[in-house]
Amino acid sequence: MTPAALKTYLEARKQLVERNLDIHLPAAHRPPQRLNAAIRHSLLGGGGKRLRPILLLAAGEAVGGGLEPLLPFACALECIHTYSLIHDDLPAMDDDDLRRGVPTCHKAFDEATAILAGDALLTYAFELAATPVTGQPDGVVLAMIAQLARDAGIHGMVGGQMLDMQAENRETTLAELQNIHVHKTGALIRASCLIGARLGGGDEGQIQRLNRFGEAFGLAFQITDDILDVTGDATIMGKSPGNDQKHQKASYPALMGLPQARQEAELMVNESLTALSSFSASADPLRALAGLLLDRTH
Ligand code: GRG
Repeated sequence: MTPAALKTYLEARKQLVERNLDIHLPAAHRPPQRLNAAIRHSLLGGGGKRLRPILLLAAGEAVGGGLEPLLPFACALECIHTYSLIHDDLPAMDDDDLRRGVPTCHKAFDEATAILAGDALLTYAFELAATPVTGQPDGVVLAMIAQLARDAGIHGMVGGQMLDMQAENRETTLAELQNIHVHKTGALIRASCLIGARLGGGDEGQIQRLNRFGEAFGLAFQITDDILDVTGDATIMGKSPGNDQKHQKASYPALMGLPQARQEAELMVNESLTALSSFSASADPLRALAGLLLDRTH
């Protein structure tokens, strides 16, 4: 896939996801207006790469599935991701003022509203995920809802966030840091690929390989996120870099230096590509996305 083709692809997928989020979420003028306005502010007000829904759709495409039936589940992933950002930005956690280039939810509204907007997005995600998927038995959709709950919850993202908080202001080993990354960021990214593969109709081998792709991609994504936190530009990123240092958090660059962290990211990108080796050109968007990680600016 050429860089121009990838740019067109990503723009089209982003628009598709945003159109569907707009359709599925209650309008800002609907009661309770303040809650709906806060949700829309964080979900649609500042953009975002829409990486998780795009991965889900691309994994579905890789196994020959259609886009339309996967859209509600793809939107569910973006709702969960956005809730995690809203809560992560709260004063009790990272205490950030800027997210996706706009004021964080608690700054634009207030803390209590931001907590509720996050809660509402988390629960709404499961309502969306429970939409029947054409061509798939309800049992398969049910299994994917359980998968999402696991990867977003105690044994996934939320558990990873807890480990991350407990690792602040103290020495952390590389194994510990990797475990935090695998759970905090990796689990939802891996789940996006696995769920797309399953709901897209992939066979067991394909599902396993796309799960492996998601695992390596998720780790590479978090390592490049750590790198951007040191080298990134606030205007391009739409949030303030330097967070890891501010909270004395362990990160790949802090533990091994920037050059080695870059090498580690490259290694993970290569692993993700290896997992795709038996796929046809239908996995080209996933391949191109993995390649893009090493040039991330936001
Ligand atoms: C508060 C329950 C709870 C969980 C928070 C994922 C997470 C756990 C917090 C986000 C904090 C953070 C900056 C993590 C680093 C990696 C990451 C998830 C970055 C943001 O995701 P992107 O780059 O954001 O996909 P956009 O805005 O493009 O959607």
